[in-house]
Amino acid sequence: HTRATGHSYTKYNNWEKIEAWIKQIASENPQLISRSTIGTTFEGRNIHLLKVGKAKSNKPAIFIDCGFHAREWISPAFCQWFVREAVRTYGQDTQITKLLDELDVYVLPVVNIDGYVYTWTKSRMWRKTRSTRAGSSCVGVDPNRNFNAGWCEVGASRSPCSDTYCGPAAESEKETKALADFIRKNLSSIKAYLTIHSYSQLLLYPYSYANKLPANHQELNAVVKAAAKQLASLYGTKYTYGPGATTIYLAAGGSDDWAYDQGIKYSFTFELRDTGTYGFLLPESQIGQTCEETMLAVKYIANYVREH
Ligand code: ING
Ligand code: ZN
Repeated sequence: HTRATGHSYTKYNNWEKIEAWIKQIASENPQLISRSTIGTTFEGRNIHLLKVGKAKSNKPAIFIDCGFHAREWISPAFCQWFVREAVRTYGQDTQITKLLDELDVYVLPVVNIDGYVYTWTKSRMWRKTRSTRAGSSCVGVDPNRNFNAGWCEVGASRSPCSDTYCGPAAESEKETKALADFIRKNLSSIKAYLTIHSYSQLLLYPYSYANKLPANHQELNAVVKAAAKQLASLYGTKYTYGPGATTIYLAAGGSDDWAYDQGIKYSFTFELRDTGTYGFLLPESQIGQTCEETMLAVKYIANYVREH
């Protein structure tokens, strides 16, 4: 439902509404949510992070981020849905209760905030950050080509005007640097990394930067297969799954590959609905169903990680 703030879980919310929601849901659920800021964006906005879970020391954690790419509006919508479902069903749903009792879930609601704002105010199909640099009039870096994982070797561009510009260096963007710094600092607790994109209905695991497979690829394949089965059980939505390079395309500098190579053995990229009918312009009428089915896959993975 729509709150006094105008925020709604079944509508796309602008950054102003999302930021107000972040502050409100954290202050309304002090026993389950703590809020922090991990850095600021190029344009100076605060990059907020929510830690969801029952307070307890030395807990393992899962990290979920949304809104890498500005135009993929269903992604931030999912992060908001996830946090709401967590606090709404804690103490009722046995799976969620056990998850939050034993694990912390870090939720980064929007990574590329400047880009997201730009899609609301200027250009709906913007993908990159909004950073500028000397020597080019083109704006932005692809945050999912900006990580130090085969950085700019394949499936990325060195041209600042390209939509897949890898940036002048790995972690050149304040947003990717803030995320990477947070993960490095919390590596001992973070057991799984999930990054939410759209569209194509895919569940990907490393690697995307090369045609090679991670050591535990058989296990990862079994996990995404079961997660996709869970997802489909609700509305029959079919997901394809596999290593990034062969399931979507070769692309270096992605956050999932980087997180895996940092030692996070459960690292996944979700590409949510749809398969191209609406693409990035997924109608608001599909937000609820998309988030509900995605919850099943995320809960499956979280529960698997909790048990392993
Ligand atoms: N797709 C991802 C992209 O950044 C991807 C696919 C995943 C690439 C993991 C590299 C690593 O291109 C979308 N839709 O953004
Ligand atoms: Zn994306």
